[in-house]
Amino acid sequence: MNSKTAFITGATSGIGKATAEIFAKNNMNLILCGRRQDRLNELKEQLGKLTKVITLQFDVRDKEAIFKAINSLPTEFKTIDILINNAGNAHGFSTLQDGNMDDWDAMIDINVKGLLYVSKAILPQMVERNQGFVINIGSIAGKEVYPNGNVYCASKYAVNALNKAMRLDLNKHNIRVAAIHPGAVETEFSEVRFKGDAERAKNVYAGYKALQPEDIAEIIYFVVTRPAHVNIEDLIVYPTAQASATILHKE
Ligand code: NDP
Ligand code: 8X3
Repeated sequence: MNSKTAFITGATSGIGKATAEIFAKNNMNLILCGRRQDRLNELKEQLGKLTKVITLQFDVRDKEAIFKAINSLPTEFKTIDILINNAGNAHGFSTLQDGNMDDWDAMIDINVKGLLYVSKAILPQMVERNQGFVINIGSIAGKEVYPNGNVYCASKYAVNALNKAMRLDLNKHNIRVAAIHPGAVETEFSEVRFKGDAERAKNVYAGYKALQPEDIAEIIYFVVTRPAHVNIEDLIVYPTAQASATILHKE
């Protein structure tokens, strides 16, 4: 795997950042994406000591920016072996009747359309080479709808469907596709969902041991390092204290 190149969206935080770190330790070349340039600079500085790193700053809602950024990659980063479709968040937590339509737009545009745009920019070169690996980060929210989850759950159900669609459409092109669906992972996710309310976000992870971003990153690394004939298609990963989207045992 040593000279493989991985393209990671949402690398500036949480699961994407932890994945970049484990990939860097294992000498994969990295194309790291996000909107926050300061964080991208820090990652390039830190992980650049371990492996080749390039950063691309774009919003996954902006399809022109995505294609421009990917077309601008220098020759040594042009061949993308692994795509990690990870960028995404929940925005808001309320019933549909009380829902904020800007939040709905954000979740559908980022979690679903953003994943599609990035995939559209990268898949044709994988098809041409008859080689590649796509990991889609879904969620338990894409397997089970929970109260107040409505549009976020719908966006993750879409990721689950698109993962299956990619498996079908890419099957004859020797491209592996896998979805990983985490339960509660302690990241900036809840701060984003609750619009910067740090106390409320902290409480989501209080009273039990939540998954850490590194737990998911290790699983991603395991999945992408299986032999070429092995495709782990779909994984649900919970903290031990969680038994479903809504059943979580807190001390
Ligand atoms: P974080 O909030 O820590 O990270 C989200 C990442 O997505 C950031 O790097 C952020 O970068 C990027 N991102 C968000 N919006 C955009 C955008 N419009 N354009 C480009 N990048 C964007 O959360 P997690 O690490 O937890 O989330 C990663 C994935 O895991 C998401 O798809 C999430 O739905 C999923 N997930 C998370 C779970 C959890 O409990 N934490 C559980 C199940 C799934 P920047 O702001 O710099 O653009
Ligand atoms: C994140 C996990 O349960 O908050 O996708 O939806 S949950």
